[in-house]
Amino acid sequence: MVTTLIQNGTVVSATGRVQADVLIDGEIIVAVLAPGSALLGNDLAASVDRVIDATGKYVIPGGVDAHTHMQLPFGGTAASDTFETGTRAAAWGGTTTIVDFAVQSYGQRVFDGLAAWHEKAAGNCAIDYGFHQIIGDLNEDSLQAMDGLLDEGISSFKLFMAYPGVFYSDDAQVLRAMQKSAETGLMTMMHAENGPAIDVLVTQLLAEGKTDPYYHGVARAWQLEEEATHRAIMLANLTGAPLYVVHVSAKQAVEQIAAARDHGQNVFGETCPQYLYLSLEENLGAPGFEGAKWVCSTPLRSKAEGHQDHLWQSLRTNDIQMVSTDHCPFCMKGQKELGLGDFSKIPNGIGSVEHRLDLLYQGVVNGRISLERWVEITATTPARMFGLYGKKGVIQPGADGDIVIYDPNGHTSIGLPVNGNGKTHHMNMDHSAWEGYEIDGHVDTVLSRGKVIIDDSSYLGSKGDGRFVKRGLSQYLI
Ligand code: DUC
Ligand code: ZN
Ligand code: ZN
Repeated sequence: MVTTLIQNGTVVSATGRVQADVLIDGEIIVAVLAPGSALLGNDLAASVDRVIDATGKYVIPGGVDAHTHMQLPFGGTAASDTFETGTRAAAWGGTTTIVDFAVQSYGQRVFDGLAAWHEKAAGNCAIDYGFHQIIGDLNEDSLQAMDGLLDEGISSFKLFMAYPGVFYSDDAQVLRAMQKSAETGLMTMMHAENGPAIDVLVTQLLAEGKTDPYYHGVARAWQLEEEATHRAIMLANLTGAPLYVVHVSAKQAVEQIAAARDHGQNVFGETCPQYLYLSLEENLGAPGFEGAKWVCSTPLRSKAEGHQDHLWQSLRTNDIQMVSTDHCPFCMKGQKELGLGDFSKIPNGIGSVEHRLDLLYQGVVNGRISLERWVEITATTPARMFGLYGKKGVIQPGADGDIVIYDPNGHTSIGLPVNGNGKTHHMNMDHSAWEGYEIDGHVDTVLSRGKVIIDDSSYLGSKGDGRFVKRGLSQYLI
């Protein structure tokens, strides 16, 4: 077993920062030591297999991205990152655990959907992974199957109030599932948009000849996110289900979540980097078909209406608890292009799994959030929220040796896929939604369960390094 000592760095946690050395024995962190401590011998560095010098750098828990869609069949095509390419890209960006969404499609049994997801991921991942379960056909059989999810290490399920005819659950189905959530402790995750109302607006806009990507944002109006968020909160209130609202983009939806939390309800909100930085006007409204790069749901919101500023603020105040990516990449060629002349046929999704830590670190540099809050919203809270804490999301004895060494004096230029223009990303996409973003920091070294998988801008890991992680119930309930 390889022993590793990370020396001279600043260990940053959700609650503070300290000069400390971190000792990893094999896959597990065994000690966090005051610099110069002689507890484990006068020259610990000489007695370990590998010493990593982190002078001037932050030593942080590996990122936990709790919302990804690797190779998801969607919109007449499939998300372009496989578990192999997507988890490798995640590693490049300092994420060492993902929680992906296993899908039960309409007409399929829950455990058949889950088995298919295990088959896609097993032996292919660069980093550890868990699953949430999408319930795409909520019937008596599915409700019964949900009783067995926790034993499989799956402590959360996602419902959709959007996408009629695909993943949609009506209010009666939502109510039944939430009763099950209250009974079992499984976290209800909700895609909160009023799908039937959106479909009416889509039909009307297309009939008026409004076919550009911009109208995706018009059809998916903030009122329909606020309304669905409110409805989900009230159904959760009635049933006692813990509720986690995914990809919140509208400030009015944030207000609904904040009000429920103020009343003591177990309601949580997630946002994504795209809702913090990108907008309806500048991105979805880009000339021609360019805006298709940024078609995702919920949609990018208007900057003039102040959603982005409100979301940053809500991260400061904990009205929103964490940031995931909703990584769901599609290439322009052959995929996004399916929606030329009809925005409703553009596959929904943006690829960001590689950039979450960097983009949120820029929020630290820009004074939006503190250094500690950065660690909290990208690693510690996701681990607590989804029953991984102790193993993931923290640097402490007994935790997995999932560690990122982040250089605040480094620089990252986000650009086109590898070899494009000298700037790089590693996701399996023919473009970047983040092209041109400059980050005042850099992911230098990434360890996954004690193994160095990224070092000095080289990938040292292998396909299959990542293991399935069974999750427990949420450790974040109030
Ligand atoms: N939203 C997206 O943008 N993509 C995948 C599914 C979803 O809800
Ligand atoms: Zn969703
Ligand atoms: Zn999603």
